[in-house]
Amino acid sequence: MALEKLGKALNSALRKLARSGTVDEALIKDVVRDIQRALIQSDVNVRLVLQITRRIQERALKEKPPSGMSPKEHVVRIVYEELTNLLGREAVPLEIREKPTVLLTVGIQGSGKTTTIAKLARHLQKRGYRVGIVCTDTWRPGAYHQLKQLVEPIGVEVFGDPAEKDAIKLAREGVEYFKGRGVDVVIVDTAGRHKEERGLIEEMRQISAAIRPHEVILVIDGTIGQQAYHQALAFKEATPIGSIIVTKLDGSAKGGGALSAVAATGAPIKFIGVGERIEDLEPFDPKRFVSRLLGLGDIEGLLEKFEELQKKKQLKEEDVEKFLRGKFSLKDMYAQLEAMQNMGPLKQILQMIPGLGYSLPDEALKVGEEKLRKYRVIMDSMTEEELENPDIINYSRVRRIARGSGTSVKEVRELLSQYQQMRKMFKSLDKRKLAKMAKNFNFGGLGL
Ligand SMILES: Nc1nc2c(ncn2[C@@H]2O[C@H](COP(=O)(O)OP(=O)(O)OP(=O)(O)O)[C@@H](O)[C@H]2O)c(=O)[nH]1
Ligand SMILES: [Mg+2]
Repeated sequence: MALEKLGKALNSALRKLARSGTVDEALIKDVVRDIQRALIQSDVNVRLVLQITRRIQERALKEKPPSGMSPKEHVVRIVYEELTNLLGREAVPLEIREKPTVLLTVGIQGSGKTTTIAKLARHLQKRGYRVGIVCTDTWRPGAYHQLKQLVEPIGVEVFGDPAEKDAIKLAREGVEYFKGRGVDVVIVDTAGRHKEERGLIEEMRQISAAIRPHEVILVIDGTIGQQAYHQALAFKEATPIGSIIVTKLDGSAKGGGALSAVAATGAPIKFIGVGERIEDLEPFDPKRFVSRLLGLGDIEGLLEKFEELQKKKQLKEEDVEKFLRGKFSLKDMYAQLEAMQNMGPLKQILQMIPGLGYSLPDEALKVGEEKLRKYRVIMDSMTEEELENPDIINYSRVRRIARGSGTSVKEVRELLSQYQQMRKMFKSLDKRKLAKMAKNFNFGGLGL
């Protein structure tokens, strides 16, 4: 989850609102102060923080809730809207129009360009595009091999030549090469040896002149916080065809600062990086991002993930139904957990479910690969009947299963309790209700 700490703090501010009896000036001021503190801790520029919290306070005190909306819901909505504005308001998707569309990626050393390119290639590939990557990093030894290693498992070709020292020549040849191969998108990786904006922009100009990219993507390291402002601004002024990807938003305390700073320059943030794996890239949509951040759930995102899974045929439609209705056996649970494992941490998925957000105990979600393997072993010692209907597993069965699988009673019980927790959790969800909530933007998750 990106900006987990900020999300937790904002969520707890809103919960304060949910818990209280009436909405009055003192409460609003209190909630606004909490939001202020949360944003400042996430390194959002103080001036921006004051601006936005002043607006929240003013609107919450002055505006009347529209009919059908409670005063509490109204305040949540104002917070949601103002935070969305802070992060750029509308999503600006990456468009692939011409064939091939050439994307040039630039960024300061270590910002995450190469990793991000692999993720972007994966993202585009999943959408049906054929992608080729050009490595023009003649600076860092092993750059070409790093790229190859990253995208070999997904079958994307990399053009490069570790012996060549001329980056511009490589860029030109690489683009030509892929043009001849009929790919849809060519992504060009560059060396990131600059520590400051000026050198970066100069190099971008030179390579741009040689290959005339459709879009230049600046990759910014999210851990630099609001310092990202200067980089983004210099970049935006230098190219009208620029967009930005902010990386390392997983676990970064300063991510809120980076995102808001970039948004303040008006340059579009198209993706965010939320981890080191090839799947850890998300299209950036301020509205969705904020609703998830606040713990209001991101139902569209959730359904999209399920769709993706279905496409991969890891889950059949009836499985998804089962999953959402909570009517699943131990066997189903195993299949679901395994499928989830392939999509990323379970937590990431569950965070998208409204109302579950931050209230889930971590233990319910920590199902590492190690544990999955153990579950498999334990389940191998269960009878068909027990797998289909785990409720019949009494203590003597638990003992038998533990003995048979070479595990302990404690471990078998742990598996069963994980199952019970998941069943309970998903029982409370219902697909139709989720879809309706998505439409109405209901704040049920906060108990308002
Ligand atoms: N946690 C986390 N790590 C990331 C993310 N993106 C990149 N990294 C890590 O950041 C480090 C640098 O990434 P690279 O992709 O090599 O960065 P680069 O900009 O290509 O670096 P140079 O080519 O040397 O300029 C690697 O260890 C990546 O795994 C992200 O979204 N989250
Ligand atoms: Mg690199």
